[in-house]
Amino acid sequence: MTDDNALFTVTGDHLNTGLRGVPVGTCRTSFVTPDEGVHYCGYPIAELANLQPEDVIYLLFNKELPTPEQALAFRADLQKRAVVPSGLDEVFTSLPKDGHPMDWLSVGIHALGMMDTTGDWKEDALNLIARMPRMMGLLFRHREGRGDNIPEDDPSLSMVQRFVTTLEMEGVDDALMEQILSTYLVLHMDHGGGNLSTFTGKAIASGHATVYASLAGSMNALSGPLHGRANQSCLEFVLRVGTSDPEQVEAFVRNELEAKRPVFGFGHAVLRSEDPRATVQFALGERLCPDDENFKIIRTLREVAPRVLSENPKISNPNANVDIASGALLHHVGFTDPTYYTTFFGWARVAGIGAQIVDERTVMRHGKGTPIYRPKYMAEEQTLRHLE
Ligand code: HAX
Repeated sequence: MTDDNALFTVTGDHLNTGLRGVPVGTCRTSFVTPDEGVHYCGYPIAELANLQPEDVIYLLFNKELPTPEQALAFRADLQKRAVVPSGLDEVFTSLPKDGHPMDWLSVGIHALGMMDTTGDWKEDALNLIARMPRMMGLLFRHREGRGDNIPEDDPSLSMVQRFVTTLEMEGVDDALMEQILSTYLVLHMDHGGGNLSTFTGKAIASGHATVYASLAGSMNALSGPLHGRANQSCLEFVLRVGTSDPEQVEAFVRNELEAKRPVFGFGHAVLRSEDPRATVQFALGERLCPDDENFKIIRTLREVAPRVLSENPKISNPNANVDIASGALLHHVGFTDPTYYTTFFGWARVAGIGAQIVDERTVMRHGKGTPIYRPKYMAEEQTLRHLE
């Protein structure tokens, strides 16, 4: 630690850059490397992709994978916490149906907090995680005007099954949806300590606001188009491409670049090769829906776009990122409205950010917790002149 600290010097060039690259703290749940992407508690994400979300949540909170006995006990613990107060239906009934689903998610988390907060960091984080599947299902049902006759929650089911049975979507293959959602959740749970939504949640919690207030804030941060909403934009981009013919796709990509628009689903701030989370989702798509029209488009994009983007030496990583494939898979199992996609991202992140908040509040500094965030801002020269 001491050497790293000594190696990093903050200069004037670091000001007004959004703390980019400035060391702030340590993270016990995950880190990102340029080649292997995100690792949860030391495991490269590709090794965890086929696990159940419950087991990965256990990992993020306990820093080790559960034994079969621990896995069962953890599921039983989540079941006990799963009951969503009925007042949430009333809150959701009153929200504007054309409000963005991410705003609904933030309100939903806040409402759950208003109905039941213990004040214990870990209890509240686990309670919220256990209530997310039902809350997500209710969010879809009420926002889509299907708030009547919602089936009772069955906490003995898996988290993903609880969401799918609350949703009761007609004409879809529930088993396929569960498989795609399970993988999606595992891949999106955590991504280091400094991404905007995680940082925001920890900053809010550092003032000892509740877990619910902190995670509602995280969701607001995640909703921005430069952050979590990129997965919505990515599927919208794929729908605009509209063809899997390689020549036409190449012409489309070049046209986007000429028009100074981003080629969505490619590039990354940290990774320098294809994001393993994209690789996993491509493999899943090849297995589950190789002939899906959107999947065929992203398969062609994956061949064409890196080659075209590589022509620009400024682009540090021309390869596919996590957002390229998730939309096509979600679309395939019946989620045809991309405005909902970031809510799945948020659902997943509640686990990782929740675990990081618990670490910062109860483990860091020998259990004393990280103090309230207070980075330093310098006075602008003009302000100083005004004061003189
Ligand atoms: N399409 C067009 N231009 C791109 C590009 C892409 N896919 N990837 C990079 N560039 C441009 C950057 O905008 C930047 O241009 P300027 O110098 O004019 O600012 C230049 O190439 C160098 O960028 P970089 O250093 O390689 O990458 P950045 O850290 O600046 O940007 C981004 C990383 C992910 C924002 C970028 O690659 C991008 O805009 N990609 C397309 C949008 C996208 O897929 N977003 C989802 C990202 C996944 C994620 O992290 N989700 O949370």
